[in-house]
Amino acid sequence: MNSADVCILIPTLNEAATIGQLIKDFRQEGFSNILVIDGNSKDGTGQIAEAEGARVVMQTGKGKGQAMIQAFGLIESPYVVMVDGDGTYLASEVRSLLKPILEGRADHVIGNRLENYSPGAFTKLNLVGNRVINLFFDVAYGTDLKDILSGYRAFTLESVRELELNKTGFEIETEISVECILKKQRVKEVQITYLPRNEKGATKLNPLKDGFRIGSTIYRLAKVYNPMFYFGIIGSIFILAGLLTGTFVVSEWFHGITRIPLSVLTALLIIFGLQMFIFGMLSDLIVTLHRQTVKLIQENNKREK
Ligand SMILES: Nc1nc2c(ncn2[C@@H]2O[C@H](COP(=O)(O)OP(=O)(O)O)[C@@H](O)[C@H]2O)c(=O)[nH]1
Ligand SMILES: [Mg+2]
Repeated sequence: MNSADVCILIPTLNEAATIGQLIKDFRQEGFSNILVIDGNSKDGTGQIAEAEGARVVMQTGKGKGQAMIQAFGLIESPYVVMVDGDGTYLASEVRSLLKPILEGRADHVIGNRLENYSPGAFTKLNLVGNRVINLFFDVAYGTDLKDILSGYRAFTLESVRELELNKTGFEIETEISVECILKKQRVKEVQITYLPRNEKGATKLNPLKDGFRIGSTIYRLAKVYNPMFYFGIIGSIFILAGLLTGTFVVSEWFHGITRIPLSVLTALLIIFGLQMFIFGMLSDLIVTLHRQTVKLIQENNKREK
């Protein structure tokens, strides 16, 4: 591999404390094709990056997601590495991130932070949140990924081009992960180091607000991939509620009290819940048939070529 074939893509918003060193580190590793997509930082991040020899582009909209989508459209290099500009990732690990791609074993590689992180890199809330989100993702998409929210990733250009991305904020990593699964890309994880943020720069991520957005993105995008999961969750909630009111109705009945309105409610809750499961099964059928059709069309197209 020629290291000029790898575009190092760094989204930044007020990262003046760390961006200079990060670019130096990548250059030292031999990677000088560096693109910084900057969210109109007010602290001189863009100027520092330019002085260090990176190409700097100002993002036209708002949010990390919008910045990534815009930058993906600008890249022509056959390999892309995205890395946060906050100095929490090591440039020296870029080769191990690229390895599975260069060996032809993967289209997309995620740097897994959750095995080897420095003390203080994650807050308790962040760590628990990450584990819960990954578990939720794995159940929804039938994967075994450990760190879908990682900010250090490598792609082939084809992999990037194939992704249909719309999320403008911190849901972008989730959407990238989902799209890779939907497009049947080969996704691999490699262990990386995760360092604490520099004291001078604060995170832009709000753990509760963004955590909730990420969770609901995983859930909503699962509708077309795993409808049984999507409808099953709604169904389970209603059936559970029905079982609760039902238990109360039955125990009251044993005491000689008949609760008519609550009995009706119980029946409605359970019927609605079961119906959700039937919706899930039907949608599952539609999705499966659709997949088979798409596969046939693709095979036909290939044969014609
Ligand atoms: N261009 C751009 N970059 C952003 C924006 N928000 C965050 N970033 C960058 O995205 C990376 C990850 O953000 P960060 O706040 O570190 O999130 P965390 O790593 O999840 O805590 C950092 O390099 C930020 O500077 C934005 O709105 N626009
Ligand atoms: Mg960060």
